Amino acid sequence: MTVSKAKEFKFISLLGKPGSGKGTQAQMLESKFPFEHISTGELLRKRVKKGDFIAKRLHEIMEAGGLVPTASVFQLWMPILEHLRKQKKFKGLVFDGSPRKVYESQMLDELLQLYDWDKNFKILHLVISDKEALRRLRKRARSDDDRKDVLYRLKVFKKEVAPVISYYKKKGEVVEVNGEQSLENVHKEILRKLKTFLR
Ligand code: B4P
Repeated sequence: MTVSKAKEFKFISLLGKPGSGKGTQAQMLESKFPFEHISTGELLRKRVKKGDFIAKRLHEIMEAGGLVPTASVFQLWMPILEHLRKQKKFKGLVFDGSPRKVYESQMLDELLQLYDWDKNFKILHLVISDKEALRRLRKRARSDDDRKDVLYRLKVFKKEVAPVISYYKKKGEVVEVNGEQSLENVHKEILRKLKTFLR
């Protein structure tokens, strides 16, 4: 059910360690607001199914817990953004798990400026401990959820994604949320902290 008319275009990006609940919370936001949801992880997993040369290379990187080249994620995003631009109804975009590198952030900033979607921008940082990430993903058991892969993804988070969060913090665009609560309570904290933004 849509609870907000969200008058001006909003862009929300959910960042956090693997298993912090980015996908889950993005879906909860999408179900309540007139927003579209772009999950880069999902797009990549779909791309991998094509089975061509690029698909195989992307698959190897993802299975090892690494980050695919930024060019590959932009190639996936661009047609979707162009398609969405032509839709009149949606009032915002929820990105789940991107951008993952500082230069990816700078490129995304430029792209959003091009679409004039950069005015209301927030990064939601879902904060969880490494221990909780490992516990949740052990239960989920996706093909990149092996303990060794998750430990590597946590390392990549610290090296690549933490600087992205710092980059947006300097611009005053980060909202931190405690990701170690029930799904509903994380969602409630997001709604409370974004109350003015979501109007
Ligand atoms: P990630 O972005 O790491 O996301 P994820 O592991 O799927 O975790 P997420 O935070 O979304 O947690 P979820 O809601 O599913 O994965 C993306 C994939 O793409 C990775 O393989 C990554 O390496 C790859 N990739 C490579 N290059 C990339 C690039 N350039 N950009 C983007 N991606 C790239 O929740 C996890 C589990 O916890 C679920 O079972 C859920 O039910 C549970 N859970 C969620 N919230 C909970 C809560 N509050 N309490 C208890 N359990 C909870």
